[in-house]
Amino acid sequence: MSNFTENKARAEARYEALITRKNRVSECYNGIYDRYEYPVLTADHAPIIWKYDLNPETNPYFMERLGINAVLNSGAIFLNGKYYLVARVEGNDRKSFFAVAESDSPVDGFRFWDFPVELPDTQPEETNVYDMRLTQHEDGWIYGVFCSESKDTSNPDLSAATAQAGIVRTKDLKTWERLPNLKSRSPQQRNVVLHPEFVDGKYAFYTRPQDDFIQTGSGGGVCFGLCEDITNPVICTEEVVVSPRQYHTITEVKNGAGAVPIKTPKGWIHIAHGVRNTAAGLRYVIYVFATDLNDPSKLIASPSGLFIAPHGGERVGDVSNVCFTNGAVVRENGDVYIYYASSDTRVHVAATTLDKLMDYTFNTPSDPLRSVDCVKQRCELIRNNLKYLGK
Ligand code: M1P
Repeated sequence: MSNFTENKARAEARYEALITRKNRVSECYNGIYDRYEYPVLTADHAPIIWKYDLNPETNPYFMERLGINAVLNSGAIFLNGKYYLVARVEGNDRKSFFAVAESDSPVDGFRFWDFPVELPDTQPEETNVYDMRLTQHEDGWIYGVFCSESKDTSNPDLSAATAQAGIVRTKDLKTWERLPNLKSRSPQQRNVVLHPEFVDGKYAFYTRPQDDFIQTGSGGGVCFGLCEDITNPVICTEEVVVSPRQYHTITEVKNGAGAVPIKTPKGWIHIAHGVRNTAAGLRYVIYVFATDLNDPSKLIASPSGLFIAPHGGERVGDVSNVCFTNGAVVRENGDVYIYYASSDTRVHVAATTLDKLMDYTFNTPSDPLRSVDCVKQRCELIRNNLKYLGK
């Protein structure tokens, strides 16, 4: 016998309990930021109307018809008094799309709008879209820059794909205008971020040139390039490396820009991701660097090592051992909320302040690159501490 009504009521109650659950600061401590105990978005945050057919005649068992597999890498923006996450939602069919989740609070209560974003279909070859960075640009538009993925038809390998930077713009997160994909000298691009201000009167992009869909190959790291006209987006300057990949660091295999750079009195703070290889596969962590206020292509600070790594249960998911960010919100009072996804499965928040972020960025020593020098660096800290403690 069908138990449509009971199952529906149970699913609705579970959904409401999840959305209204209050978040709390977790016990992890490092003095740099507070992690929160519960993810702010998960696959279970997907509304019931996205998944089930609510008509008992056509769905007597109250079955999911179009399941959601994961909710991950999310752009973030604070607009008209609310927090918005433009998340990457991945259906059970592996295709990703964007959806807006809204809350009055930065740390809980995120509820998706009824409909996901319907991007203008201007790229017939595009198969998949993901990882939107939201830039509130000084030209008055909110830009969304994301990965636009297509089959590489020149390669007979069924899995061969190409990644390009797709660009949309909006004023209200509801109506989206699609612009052409970004053109650069690199055959592929992913993790592209639009700088929020004009540089030399031009649009400025952080790029990540890559020879291949997965491998960056000759791509040296996070780069910077300028573009004259955002409606015909072409990188017209050389893409100069800003944050390089480096041997035996957290960026050895690849790295990529993450949240839109945060303007501070001391420089632009970037919250990016770095990737290294391990016997268990790639490990993605979040790291920080800073660029010059007047020349955002110039690296001015590079605190050593990782900033956020997957912790506890965050380590496990569809792509385990991944910590990835593409969105942060900075409030006028200096509060900063960093939205990061764990293991390509769910979205979390870490809260800090501009003061703490600046202290971390500009006062954390950089990576000396060799064990022997890392020991010297640590011994100096210990010696100073012992002196301070009068020992
Ligand atoms: O699976 C981990 C991440 O892999 C990609 O990042 P990158 O281009 O640096 O390898 C992205 O596809 C990202 O979505 C994903 O989280």
